[in-house]
Amino acid sequence: MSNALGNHILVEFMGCDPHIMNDVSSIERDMVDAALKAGATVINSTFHHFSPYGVSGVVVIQESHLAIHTWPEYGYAAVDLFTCGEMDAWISFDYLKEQFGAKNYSALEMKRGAVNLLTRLDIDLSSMRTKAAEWVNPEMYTRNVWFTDKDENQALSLRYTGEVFYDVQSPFQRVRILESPKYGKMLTLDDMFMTTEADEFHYHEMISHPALFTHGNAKNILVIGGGDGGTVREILRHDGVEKVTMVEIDGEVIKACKEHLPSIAAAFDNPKLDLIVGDGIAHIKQAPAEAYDIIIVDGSDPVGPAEGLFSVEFYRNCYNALKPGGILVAQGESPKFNEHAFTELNVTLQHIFGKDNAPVSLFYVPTYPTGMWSFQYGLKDGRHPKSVQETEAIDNFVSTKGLRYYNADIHHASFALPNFVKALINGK
Ligand code: SPD
Repeated sequence: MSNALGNHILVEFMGCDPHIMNDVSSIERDMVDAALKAGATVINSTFHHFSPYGVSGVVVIQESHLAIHTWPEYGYAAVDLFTCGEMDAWISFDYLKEQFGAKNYSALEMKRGAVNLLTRLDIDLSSMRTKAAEWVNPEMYTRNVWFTDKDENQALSLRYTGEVFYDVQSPFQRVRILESPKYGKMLTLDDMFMTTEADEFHYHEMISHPALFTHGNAKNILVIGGGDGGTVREILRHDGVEKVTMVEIDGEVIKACKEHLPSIAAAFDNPKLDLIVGDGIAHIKQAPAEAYDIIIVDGSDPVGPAEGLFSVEFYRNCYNALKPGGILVAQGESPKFNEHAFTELNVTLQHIFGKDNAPVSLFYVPTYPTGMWSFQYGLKDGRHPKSVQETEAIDNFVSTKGLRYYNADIHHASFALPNFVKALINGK
């Protein structure tokens, strides 16, 4: 590479799986992984699905870029692997060949920017560097890059500035902190929104305070998941809580949020918190019977590491680990987005806790697809959240702690369900 500025491999992949060639999410993941496997530093990626079929996209890397255009109807992908420095782009080539299931391929390697044909300009590079440092991405608020959380038919997109504060492929998922002009910094896992600075309080206040006020005397609480720290921050606002154990499987989520979302990850140093990086499913399996007053399952959607958080066995173990009068709260998905997961979870909770002991609360999150989201409860012979009467205590707490979503009215209102949601959970 000594006599050229860059190395360009122009690749033809033929006989590829047409479904993969039309799947924008999996192509983006493969292209990003191809860069990472070759040791590249990924700056950003943008991918687009064309109607009715075809995908184009580019992964910008510190070492240049990887780009792709696909024609699913021909099982064909045209790929450019452009690199500078020591990176071995053939590693990316081998990886993509496997991922796309290419039956045939050809590759043409070219040196780009032959140094003996170029004349180095006599300009002051150091002043250019100073200028660049002053600019700090002047286009930040005009760039048109979008993050999309979607299923096959429905999506929610937020424009982000292009700033990527954190991007690590952990053993479990891709952990990113991006910045959106509308919602501030946000945590994404794989292709899903988890939380944003501007609307996290909707979720974190509603996953914790209704359960704590319903219980009335919770001292020992277990949180499974919740790696951003927002849930434990809210729980620890209650002075009567003596201990919170939090078990998060992915240490990268905690690290990313401590570094970049400190207002959410605000309670990790609280002495009442026992923070365990480990498997919450295994933890609850081994937990002593009747150990906890409240168990909160602050997991992500039922794909990847969170899949086991939706199983019957997991919730049976939670039931056993709750004290009599204990309360389980689980991230319950959306009756408008993940209707199946929403309904199945309630079937599971009714089965384990009893038909009348599996209430659902609905709340509004602008940054989750459809905006309508739920927490689902399992009551181990305790009182029903709807019977809570301590309006004054709640309102005092709300004003002392400066809460922005939860209040006594919302406590009751969130358990009032539209007819279509009642039909979903009573229909089975
Ligand atoms: N689709 C998002 C499901 C909610 C995931 N949990 C968010 C973590 C916030 N602490």
